[in-house]
Amino acid sequence: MLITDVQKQPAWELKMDSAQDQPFHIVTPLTKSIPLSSVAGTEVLLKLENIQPMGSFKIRGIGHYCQKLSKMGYTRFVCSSGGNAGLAAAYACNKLGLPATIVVPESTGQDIVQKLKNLGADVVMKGKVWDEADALAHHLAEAPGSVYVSPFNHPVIWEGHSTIIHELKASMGCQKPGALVVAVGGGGLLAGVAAGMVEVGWPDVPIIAMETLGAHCLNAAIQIGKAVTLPDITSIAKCLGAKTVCERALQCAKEHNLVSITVDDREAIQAVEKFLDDELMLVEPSCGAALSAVYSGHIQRLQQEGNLKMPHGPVVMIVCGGSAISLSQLQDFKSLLGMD
Ligand code: PLV
Repeated sequence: MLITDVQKQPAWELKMDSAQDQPFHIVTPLTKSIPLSSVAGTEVLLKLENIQPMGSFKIRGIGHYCQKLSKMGYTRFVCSSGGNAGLAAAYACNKLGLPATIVVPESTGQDIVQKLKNLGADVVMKGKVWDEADALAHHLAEAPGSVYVSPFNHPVIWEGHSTIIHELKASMGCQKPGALVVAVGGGGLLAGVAAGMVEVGWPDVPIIAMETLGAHCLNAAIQIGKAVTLPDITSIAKCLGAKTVCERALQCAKEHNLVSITVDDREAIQAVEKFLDDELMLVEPSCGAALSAVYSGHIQRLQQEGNLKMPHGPVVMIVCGGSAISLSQLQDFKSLLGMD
């Protein structure tokens, strides 16, 4: 290809020769947040996954998985998604030069659908919640050459997500986090970070697992000690909206020092708004759920109750990001929740 041809092509269409081998994710910054540290009364570090390609941590695991599947010879990828995993899969397939079908629930915003199409993906909308879209994705993936890509439930995806912790270890040197805060949907991020923490020698670092009520499949499962399927997803945090948490995430909750916390949608939205004011970054309600660990006072409460050692290392928040948000959507969520 001539240099001039390359220049004419949109950046997202550039296929690297090494697309099979180079990771699709970037190494993200770890920054100290002065405003969140001041709210928490302890040092808070932000792992900025919101600046990943397509706006969330998902590219780590999904990108890695798509690369492996393409090496195995699959020629079409079918991914079900609440939005962000689909964007990551579409981005990865675009880089690999392979077709992707992304199945999303009917509640998915037009802006996400358009972003998926811009990446060259076929988009199918099915069902009220992700679980229904997922059932169709399994069916579509039965076609010859096709393969199903879960948004969260595969060891290769967890391996990709575990790179977050390896980067953290490299950034923090001999310092150890006092706690790690993650949002939980289907549990892939949790499974990945938990694996990473064992690998870097931090198996004892508490994990604070945040969910919104109405998408609290991990919390519900922990309460009864086994996987449970929620009757419906009633939270606005649709990207946390898997009715059943993956088995591995539930196992992690048993093996690790894990605290499961639920917040309501209003707290998640308040956190999104405060984070925008404090850090000038706009994230999804799913990520707002994680940020509520600080903004709703849970870190402080856990410390006061003696459930989080004091003094301890910095609290590391995985800023998982998410693309299903805009200023007008934030306003819509506020109106819906009576927060105007
Ligand atoms: N979202 C998945 C699952 O949706 C998806 O298809 O995009 N934060 C953000 C911004 C997310 O998009 C997700 C997952 C999570 C957190 C939770 O990650 P998980 O599913 O690995 O626990 C139904």
